[in-house]
Amino acid sequence: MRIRVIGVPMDLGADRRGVDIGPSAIRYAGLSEHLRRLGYTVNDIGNVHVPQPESRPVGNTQLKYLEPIVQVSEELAQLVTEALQANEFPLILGGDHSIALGSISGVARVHQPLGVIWVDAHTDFNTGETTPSGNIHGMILAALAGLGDGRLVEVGGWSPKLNTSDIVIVGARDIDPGEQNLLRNNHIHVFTMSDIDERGISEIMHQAVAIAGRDNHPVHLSLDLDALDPREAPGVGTAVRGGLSYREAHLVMEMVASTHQLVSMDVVEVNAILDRENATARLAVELVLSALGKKIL
Ligand code: 4U7
Ligand code: MN
Ligand code: MN
Ligand code: MN
Repeated sequence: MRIRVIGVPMDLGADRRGVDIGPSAIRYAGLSEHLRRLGYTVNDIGNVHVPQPESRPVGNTQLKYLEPIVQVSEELAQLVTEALQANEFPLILGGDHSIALGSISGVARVHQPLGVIWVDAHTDFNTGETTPSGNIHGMILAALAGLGDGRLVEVGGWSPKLNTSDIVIVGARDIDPGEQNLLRNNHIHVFTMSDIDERGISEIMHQAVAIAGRDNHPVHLSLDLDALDPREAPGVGTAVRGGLSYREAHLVMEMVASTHQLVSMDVVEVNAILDRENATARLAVELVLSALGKKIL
């Protein structure tokens, strides 16, 4: 199988610089070499152009950098669609989580309906109305479900990209009040860290893959490194205590791999400025390998 690596040095959707060098950090951690060792052919097409925040007006403070984020999303969606049409597995390297708007739009254009497993400390289900920060990386999953500002929702020219019943969030532990209402009203499946503590990650993931992958739907995996406990992943912009352990995170990936329904993946929010000796980027590579079929034995 062939993998097309697409880097997106995006930090317009988040508050802190350092995720823009995430793609470099992940490549430097040996992504391509490790994938080749696993038997894949790797076609790394480099990075999408993302403007520097200093060169653009913030714009609406409830939807910071909306215009350039929409521009990059359109371009990324196109690249992801092309990768799938060329029979290559799109592996998108962030960048902040706003890149999932482009990546998932590009996948959903080809695969419909599409299941999504969103592994994250957050639920990214704010809108321009509910956001406490104005940061678009906290609004992306809602936008993909058709909620929020029209310009985000309409990326790619159609909406919604995802049915609410095809979305599963795993690892959540920091949800804003307005997000809680939106998640409830839209019946989104959220497996929180409390659920994982109570029932164990294996049972949770059995359910998660059954929901996102029901009727053999293709599945996209969106991995926000802040899902992991900050002791494992110190290099993230919005760290929240009490996250997935190293082993739990690997099992999440392995159980997604074992469905054989995974069609695309993004790895986001690696903040190389806040990282320690590239540990978070190296962890990101390990988790990608597990999601793409690497087994201990
Ligand atoms: B990430 C937040 F308020 N919910 O909207 C917000 F806590 O992609 C954080 O998951 C969003 O890292 C985090 O700004 C977005 C905040
Ligand atoms: Mn996220
Ligand atoms: Mn997050
Ligand atoms: Mn973040």
